[in-house]
Amino acid sequence: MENQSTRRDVLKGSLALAALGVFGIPEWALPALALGETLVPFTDLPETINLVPGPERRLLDIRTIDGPFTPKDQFFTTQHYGHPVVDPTTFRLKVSGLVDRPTALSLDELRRMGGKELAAGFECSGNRRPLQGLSGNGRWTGVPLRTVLSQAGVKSQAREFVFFGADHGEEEVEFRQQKFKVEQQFGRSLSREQALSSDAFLAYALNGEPLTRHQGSPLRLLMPGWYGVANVKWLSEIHVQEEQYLGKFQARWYRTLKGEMIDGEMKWKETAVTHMQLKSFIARVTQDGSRHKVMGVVLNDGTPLKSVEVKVDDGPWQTATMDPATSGKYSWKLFTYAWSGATPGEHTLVSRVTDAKGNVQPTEQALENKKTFLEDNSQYPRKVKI
Ligand SMILES: Nc1nc2c(c(=O)[nH]1)N[C@H]1C(S)=C(S)[C@@H](COP(=O)(O)O)O[C@H]1N2
Ligand SMILES: [Mo]
Repeated sequence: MENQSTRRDVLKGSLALAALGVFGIPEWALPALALGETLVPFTDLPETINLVPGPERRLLDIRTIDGPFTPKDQFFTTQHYGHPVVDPTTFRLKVSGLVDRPTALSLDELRRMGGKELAAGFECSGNRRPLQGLSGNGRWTGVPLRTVLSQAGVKSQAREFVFFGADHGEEEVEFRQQKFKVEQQFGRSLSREQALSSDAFLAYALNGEPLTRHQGSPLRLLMPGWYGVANVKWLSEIHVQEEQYLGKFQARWYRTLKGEMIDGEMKWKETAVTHMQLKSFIARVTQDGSRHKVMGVVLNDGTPLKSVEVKVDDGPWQTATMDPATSGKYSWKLFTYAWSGATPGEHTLVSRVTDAKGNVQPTEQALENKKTFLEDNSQYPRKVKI
């Protein structure tokens, strides 16, 4: 009890979160601090931060991360058409199109085929500074997608696997000078190779409990190592076809426009949002007497990491320590850095991750030719005052 009120005071006193009261600080927003530890506030955060920007969205307060997996009631949620209610007892996953045996599978049938576990973290491709709260890590239970597909029998001419959610809405489809208003389901597709890979996963549980409505109950797709948009929630149908799927959220809404200098000439490329770009960010700084600790998060496509480093002001890059509880291939990775000799005053802290293939997390400047805001994996310098 005493410990709790200390934490509450820390939050009240050290963070300019008064405005959060308007939305209510949920109990889970209290940071998990070890005894004697206090939170060092970031001075780069806006005066008012809003972690629940609307009834359909919730962001993770990254300062409160206290374990490898994000609790279900803290897991971020974002989607285009709200949270549909799907009755798990009458639910059927339809598998249709270019398969030998079109099927409609109940949750029990899927459970009997499954029971596999997957640790996977992801962020929304729109996740960015200052909050970085559209990110989370889960322990998912479910069935490898290819188990379901091989039971249905994928025909040889099948090229494109379209995943439809139960959610839908009216969309304006532009065709040259014309505009059409049509009702559409949320849909995303994968190629044959991606859909039949050993990674693609159908999840019915998060952290050992049935999926919440916010996370796509009763069933969702997970493409480990990809941005959140691939992870179709409220999955209702897998349609297998030969032609490319060009739905809004596949072909138009989730794109990146980026310029690259090739042989002295700027080439502009438009690419689809797929696997996550190598990224790290500092989530919290704590103080215990004269000792300081920096804690942060790494997200990437599953490539093993070479190093995570932290730099204080103009000092050298220093190696951070990885949390072994987050070593799974597709788990997010948590790191800590013991910051010794912090002097009173304002300081800038930044992290940088490098993977085993030699990719280095870019600076913001290195991304200046990326025009659209998705896939922002830039190094994020944060300010604290000691
Ligand atoms: N059916 C459906 N699935 C969806 C979406 C959606 O709008 N509808 N949004 C996607 C996007 S953009 C993201 S970032 C993730 C968010 O997953 P979460 O709410 O479980 O964190 O869901 C993805 N799956
Ligand atoms: Mo997203």
